[in-house]
Amino acid sequence: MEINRRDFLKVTAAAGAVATVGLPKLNAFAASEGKTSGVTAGEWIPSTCQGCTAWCPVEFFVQDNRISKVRGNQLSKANNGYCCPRGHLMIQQTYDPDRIKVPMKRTNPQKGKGVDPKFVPISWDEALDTIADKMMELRKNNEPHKFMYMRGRYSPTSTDLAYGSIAKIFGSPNSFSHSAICAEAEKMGPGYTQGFFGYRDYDLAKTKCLVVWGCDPLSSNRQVPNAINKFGDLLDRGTLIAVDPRMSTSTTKAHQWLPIKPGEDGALAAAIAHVLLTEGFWSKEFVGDFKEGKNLFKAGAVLDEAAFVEKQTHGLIKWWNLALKDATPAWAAKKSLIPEKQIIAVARTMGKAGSACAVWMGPGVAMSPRGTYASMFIYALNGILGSVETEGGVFQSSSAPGTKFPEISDKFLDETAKKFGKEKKLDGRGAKDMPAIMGGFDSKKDKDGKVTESPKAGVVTNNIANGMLKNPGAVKVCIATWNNFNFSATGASRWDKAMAQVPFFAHVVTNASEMSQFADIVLPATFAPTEKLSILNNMANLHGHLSIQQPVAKPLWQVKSEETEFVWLLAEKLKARGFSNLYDYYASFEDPETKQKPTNAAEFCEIAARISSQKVWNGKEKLKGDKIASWAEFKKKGIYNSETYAYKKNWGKFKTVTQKFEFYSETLKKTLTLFAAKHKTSIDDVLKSSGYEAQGELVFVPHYETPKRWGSEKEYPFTFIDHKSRLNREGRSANTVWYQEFKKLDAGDVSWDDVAKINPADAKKLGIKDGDTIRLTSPTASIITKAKLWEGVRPGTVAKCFGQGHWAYGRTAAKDYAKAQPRGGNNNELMPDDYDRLSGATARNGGFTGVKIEKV
Ligand SMILES: Nc1nc2c(c(=O)[nH]1)N[C@H]1C(S)=C(S)[C@@H](COP(=O)(O)OP(=O)(O)OC[C@H]3O[C@@H](n4cnc5c(=O)[nH]c(N)nc54)[C@H](O)[C@@H]3O)O[C@H]1N2
Ligand SMILES: Nc1nc2c(c(=O)[nH]1)N[C@H]1C(S)=C(S)[C@@H](COP(=O)(O)OP(=O)(O)OC[C@H]3O[C@@H](n4cnc5c(=O)[nH]c(N)nc54)[C@H](O)[C@@H]3O)O[C@H]1N2
Ligand code: SF4
Ligand SMILES: [Mo]
Repeated sequence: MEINRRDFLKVTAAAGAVATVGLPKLNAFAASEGKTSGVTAGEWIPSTCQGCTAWCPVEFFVQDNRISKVRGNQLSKANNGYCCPRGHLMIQQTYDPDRIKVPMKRTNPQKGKGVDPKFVPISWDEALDTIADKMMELRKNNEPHKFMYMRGRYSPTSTDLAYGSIAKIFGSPNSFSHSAICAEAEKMGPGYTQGFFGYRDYDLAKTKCLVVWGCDPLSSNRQVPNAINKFGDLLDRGTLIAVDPRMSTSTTKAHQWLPIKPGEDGALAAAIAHVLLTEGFWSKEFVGDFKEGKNLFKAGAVLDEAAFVEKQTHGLIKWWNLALKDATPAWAAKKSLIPEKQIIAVARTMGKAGSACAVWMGPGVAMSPRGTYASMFIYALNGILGSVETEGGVFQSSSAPGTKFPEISDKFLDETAKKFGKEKKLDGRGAKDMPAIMGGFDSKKDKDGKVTESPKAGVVTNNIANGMLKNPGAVKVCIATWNNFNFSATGASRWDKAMAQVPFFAHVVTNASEMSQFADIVLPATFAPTEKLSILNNMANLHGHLSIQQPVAKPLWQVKSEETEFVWLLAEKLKARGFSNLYDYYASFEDPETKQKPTNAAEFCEIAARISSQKVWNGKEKLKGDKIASWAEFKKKGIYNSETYAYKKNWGKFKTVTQKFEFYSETLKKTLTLFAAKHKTSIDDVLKSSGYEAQGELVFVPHYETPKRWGSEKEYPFTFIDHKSRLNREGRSANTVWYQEFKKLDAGDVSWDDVAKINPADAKKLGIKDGDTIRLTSPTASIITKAKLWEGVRPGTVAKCFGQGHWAYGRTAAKDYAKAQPRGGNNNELMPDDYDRLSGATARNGGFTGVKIEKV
């Protein structure tokens, strides 16, 4: 009998368990389970982690009002009761000694990087009075559009509470989300092929071949516990292929690693598509077949569109003729540096797994200048394989039923709000050189049945700073919540300059991070997973869920939730000053059961949570998922799981122009046609202005674009690779001791420090040794860090984990908080701000930053 390595471990673990029967429990909670010997019994209370976009349903073990342990919610079908390593950091984040404990105001009028704000404590009342006065001044002076609201992370059901309502009702178009520095370009792939502008799910329990491409699902991305849980069996059952220029955690487990030259993903995808077609591996069921049944795909052959009959797809032959026929593995090998033989072997493995091969595409491919096309290309491989909504394949996200808040009707919008709300947005979206056409186009019918169509325009978060610098008077009052753009956005120093110019800035956060150093008022926010009441929704493992976030222990500080309590209190203050619309809107909310309206911040917070979650517990809906009888039961269980996603659910009705999976994107063509018409120009001119190479018909199909690079290879010989840390909770965990202590869990990294990972061959040429202090210089900036010699990167590239380099945030994150001395260097100070302009997303991948390395 053959036992593979994992089963061997399972067998020995079982044997070990038998041997220990009879020994006392070594579990730290064993004693507390029965309230013995002075230890207080605790209880598991459900909430939701927001350490990353998995938004895992979790449970906290609470003893004597103290949180002592974290695990996944045992009822969750998305994470099967597990949480990832970062989940545990929530305890240290809750009890971080550097939390903002009370409201504070700045006493030093001078603002700049490293300038001490000289914060002093004030009351919530004084803080809110000041903010309301500043806002009313704008209204008095007929410039409400000079108010700006920015959010980083948020609760998905609370979108209309702060982001959707404050600026709109007040009279400003300037309400911005962080999504364009997050992963927006990734949505362009499934969006313009399949009509789904969203994050995908996977059937990992059934996948036979998984290609992780530009992401590292064991460390990051959107369902880490599920990936960790399922990868073991997947490795036994099938093949794991990783396409990443750096040896990621997933790579260390992979059967095939394709250490691609950064930014050349389009070339590799093209060659894989070429092999899948020439060798007859496309899905006959999803894509269709040649009329005569004979495979006519041959390198270089121009084909007649009429020769092929498609089923669920559109434009395969056009795509082949425009972008695939000459994309041979030999051609791609020169560009991607992946050997021709490996490309062919990998394509065949994928082809043999067919519709049970899932291509898991991540920001590494998409968040780069021109990333839209790489995103479309890599995602389209799922189309060829027919792995869209199939056993083992790729899925649109599942959902659980939520309820929206009341619409902001005209009665809450006065003439001033209507007038100034139409002013130009500061982020430059929709300009000829910044289409930001995330989401395709809108189609509206008026009462006479006349249809008006217009391209959508998404946020261009990182361009706000440029807008502010170009027009220094544009923002006079700013409120921001749960973000730190001075650290998290590329070209970070632009944010230092831009925020220093804002006359009044209030930041609602947990810690005085880099951005807070520019604030006039800092307000202590709830640490969401343990202190905020809110409803989250998400999906993984073919289930959608709604889960609660609730205070699991009594907060130690004067914290308030930024999206409910803070906005309510602010609305009250504005009302007292004669502007009551915001208050009136919030006060119009109605409890779904008692029909009671909120009279204070706490009631508003609870009613909002009950409104958005009501469908899963009110007993009135015909739901196919979990059965929950009441709000009390929902709070106790913490989660509603939907039914399992049905295979092939959207076949024949994809939300594209043709309702098919578009290899030739009629949806992109239509959107760009509307966009170009708006600018009275041609599509080719739009593409050229936005920095893309394609012209003509090529614009509408996934195709290869040359990677853009800042800096010549001569002056900046290294290509910079940015990646996430296993321990980064977006930008928020670096001030915990566990983060620093376990930092070495990031492949190639070390604890309590920040390193640039350089191939030993390069280091030798530069005379650099392990641990040497080095300077990395890009065409726009320099950072100081340490060198780590590591074979997990190709010669000519240098990889550095995002997350260190804080000069503020707290005593652990910064090397010396008081002196504003960073621990290492921030990647975002090194990388220039650049964009995938079709989506408006900020570039951080694709090797667009050339750097030089010097020993200091
Ligand atoms: N641990 C952790 N997990 C997280 C988060 C976190 O902060 N920490 N944040 C969450 C959030 S907000 C998001 S948006 C998601 C997204 O997060 P991920 O999907 O993890 O995305 P990134 O970390 O941006 O992925 C970049 C990956 O692409 C690789 N890469 C860089 N350049 C290239 C290239 O040119 N080609 C290819 N093929 N690969 C390249 C990098 O080495 C890295 O592995 O993660 C979520 N999950
Ligand atoms: N180089 C590089 N840059 C990146 C990335 C990368 O991989 N590489 N990832 C990008 C991605 S995917 C994202 S989503 C962005 C995230 O970047 P941002 O949207 O800017 O968010 P964070 O940096 O996570 O926000 C940190 C701030 O939130 C506050 N905070 C922490 N917890 C809470 C809380 O519970 N409530 C409130 N109200 N405030 C809180 C802290 O005080 C701090 O000020 O970063 C992006 N930047
Ligand atoms: S950090 Fe992300 S994956 Fe980990 S437990 Fe929290 S939400 Fe889940
Ligand atoms: Mo993100």
